[in-house]
Amino acid sequence: MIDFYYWPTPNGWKIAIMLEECGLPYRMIPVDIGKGDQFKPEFLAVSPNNKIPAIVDHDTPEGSLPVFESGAILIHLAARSGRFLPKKGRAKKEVLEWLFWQVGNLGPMAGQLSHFVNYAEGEHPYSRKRYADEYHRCLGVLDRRLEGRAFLVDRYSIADIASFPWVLIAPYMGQPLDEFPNIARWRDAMKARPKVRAGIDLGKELRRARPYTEEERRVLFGQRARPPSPRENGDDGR
Ligand SMILES: N[C@@H](CCC(=O)N[C@@H](CS)C(=O)NCC(=O)O)C(=O)O
Repeated sequence: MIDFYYWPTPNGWKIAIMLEECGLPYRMIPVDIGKGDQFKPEFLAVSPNNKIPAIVDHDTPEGSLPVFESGAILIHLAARSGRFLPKKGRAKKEVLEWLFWQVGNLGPMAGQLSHFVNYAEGEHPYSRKRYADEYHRCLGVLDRRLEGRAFLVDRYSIADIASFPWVLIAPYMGQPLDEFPNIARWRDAMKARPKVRAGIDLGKELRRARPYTEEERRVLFGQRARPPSPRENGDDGR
């Protein structure tokens, strides 16, 4: 059994899709990131960066294994299921290249753009344009890669699963995809996969139906380094 620490956001959807595609048994544990569940000690023990997604895989030869960071989780689940990551050679290298491209480029740029489109109060024209342009640049890279290809690398893989959620929301971030026909085709094909749909729908009843409250905004957008716990600073707490 896999414990899946989740909230319905693009990074959470990557793992929801993968778990559905692999058919591995899992139990979803909601982590309400607006309420601050990500700072609970039991969650931080699994995900020290206080972000979803994370998993604990209870069925490994080493016993129960926590994994955080969506890219690492996708690689772990691919190894566990033997699916969606070629075992060797050029294809494996390319899947990993596009996976790391997603977690280091498309995801962070889209995430920052989403902040300025959806959450920032007041006008921030420089920041908003900076991330809109970077997101647009990433979409251009993805579109060129998908020219003449059904998927990012040969067959459907964790590279497609990682990028899809951050492209799914493009129209809601002021990017309707008319300029990117290869992405539009790929996005439709991904959306048509029943397990992709099941992943996106996981916990949809948890989705927010109203803007964040002041308290939720403080929890999510007012974060700075946490003071070290007594154990981390050498103090045994006595
Ligand atoms: N690099 C991380 C990003 C994860 C991430 O940004 N998660 C967001 C939700 S989409 C989160 O948990 N935010 C809570 C917080 O920042 O406190 C990954 O790919 O797993």
